Amino acid sequence: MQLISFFGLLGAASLAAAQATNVTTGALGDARPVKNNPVIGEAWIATFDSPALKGTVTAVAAKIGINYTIDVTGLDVAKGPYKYHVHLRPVPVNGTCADTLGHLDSYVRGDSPPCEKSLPQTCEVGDLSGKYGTVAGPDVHYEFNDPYTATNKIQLGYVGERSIVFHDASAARIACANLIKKA
Ligand SMILES: *[C@@H]1O[C@H](CO)[C@@H](O)[C@H](O)[C@H]1NC(C)=O
Ligand SMILES: *[C@@H]1O[C@H](CO)[C@@H](O)[C@H](O)[C@H]1NC(C)=O
Ligand SMILES: *[C@@H]1O[C@H](CO)[C@@H](O)[C@H](O)[C@H]1NC(C)=O
Ligand SMILES: [Cu+2]
Repeated sequence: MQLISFFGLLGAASLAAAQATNVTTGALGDARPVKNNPVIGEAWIATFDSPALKGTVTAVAAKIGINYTIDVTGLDVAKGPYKYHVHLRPVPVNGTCADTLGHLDSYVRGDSPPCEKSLPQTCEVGDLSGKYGTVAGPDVHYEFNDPYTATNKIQLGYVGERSIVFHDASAARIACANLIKKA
């Protein structure tokens, strides 16, 4: 009896170790929930009008983090599923998505290993689809709260002066747009 439970325990421990090897966290630790957005309800909107997709991603300051609404149409289902992220830099006037650089990664985690959905605090802050799931299209209406992004400039997860980028299944950047504070 004792022998069986000993091996049972060993199995559980090695499974936990195997899972732990795939979970990493930022050099600055796990992302912390944002509780000091200056104006609850303030909206920032990224507007897309490209051949690949049309619509908006709206980021609304919440009591904890940001409420996102993805409202887009026209995605080619054959090229999905699609990832979407907050990228570090805004899109320049010429529209080059490559110039948005990488994901917003305020806690310095890197994108490998991939985000573990059940532990969103360990993921790159800007890796929204890693944390909340990819979208398939053709039309998407999807809402979720992300506790770790912020409309408060002093916070690590600040989304101002940044952009939202969509990627197709090949990781190509199919569309990008700046988050602009609604007047
Ligand atoms: C860990 O990652 C490796 C390589 O990406 C993968 O093959 C393996 O299944 C993962 N293990 C767990 C427990 O998720
Ligand atoms: C954010 O979403 C939560 C959960 O759906 C909701 O209770 C809350 O009222 C929303 N906050 C704002 C400011 O829209
Ligand atoms: C687009 O604009 C950025 C910023 O001015 C510049 O660095 C980049 O070279 C431009 N790219 C193209 C393809 O024109
Ligand atoms: Cu991206």
